[in-house]
Amino acid sequence: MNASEWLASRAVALQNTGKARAPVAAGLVGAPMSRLSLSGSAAWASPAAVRRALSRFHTYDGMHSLELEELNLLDFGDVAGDQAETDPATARMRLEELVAKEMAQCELITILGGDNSITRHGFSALLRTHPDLGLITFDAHHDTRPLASGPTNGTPVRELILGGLQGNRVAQIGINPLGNGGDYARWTKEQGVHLFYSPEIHHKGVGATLFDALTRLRKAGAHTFYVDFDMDVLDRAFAPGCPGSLPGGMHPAQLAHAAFQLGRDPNVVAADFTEVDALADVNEITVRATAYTLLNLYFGRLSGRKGA
Ligand SMILES: [Mn+2]
Repeated sequence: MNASEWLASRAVALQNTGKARAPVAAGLVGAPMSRLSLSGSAAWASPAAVRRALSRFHTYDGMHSLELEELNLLDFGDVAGDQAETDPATARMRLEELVAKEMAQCELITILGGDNSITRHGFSALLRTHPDLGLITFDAHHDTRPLASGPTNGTPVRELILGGLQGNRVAQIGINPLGNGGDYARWTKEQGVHLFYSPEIHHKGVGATLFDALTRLRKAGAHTFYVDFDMDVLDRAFAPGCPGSLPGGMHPAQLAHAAFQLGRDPNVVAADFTEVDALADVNEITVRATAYTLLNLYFGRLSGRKGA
């Protein structure tokens, strides 16, 4: 069985009954939304493309001797997207409600985007039940642009901080030193956000960087974590399908290592995968990297649950 077939075998219909389901280890939902992308993106096409790309991977992790079929996961399919909505906010609130209610019994919630604007809604949904929630972004960008023209894929972190999230409960890993305007970068630093630039990761290693980030977040009172994998954190050579990817970025092996380690941590309660424009991809490079990162998160969770 390949990983795409495995996911298909875990498909579950939305209930909308308000009745609680039995707890499960993990849940997946697709968010085909990209109308709030500054650069014009077909990220709405990516949930389906990543599900297809999963067929390239097996459900067995040879290095850790883990069989993914042992992970109790439900695939909730895709929430209705924003392509046919007059107001893009409607689709995003639909996602937020679904994550908060229908997926509440999933110990690890995973959201396949979609542009990065969905991060605010995924995070807000989890914050309802996890007041100590911290945010870890893997992203070349701060996503703290001003909100003068409303929410976009460049504003979710500013939206969350303005909404009350303490800046020192945010860690941004993989920031490209030349990828952000000075005004946004200075504002972000002033909020106390913990910043880890991509050259430092290549120098220090991703494991040490992640340990440092988690230590600082815990010191700030964050004890559960939402992880945003904006795939443009990858070097442009590995993410040609991301409108914002740049040279000097992370490598897929580093991101996969981070995903596995975060998966092992039971305090990681949710993750999203964003900014992949599947229609701009080259030879499936970006969608396969996304599928690989997602699977490493799942294998990490399985590893943690088995105490392996
Ligand atoms: Mn981003």
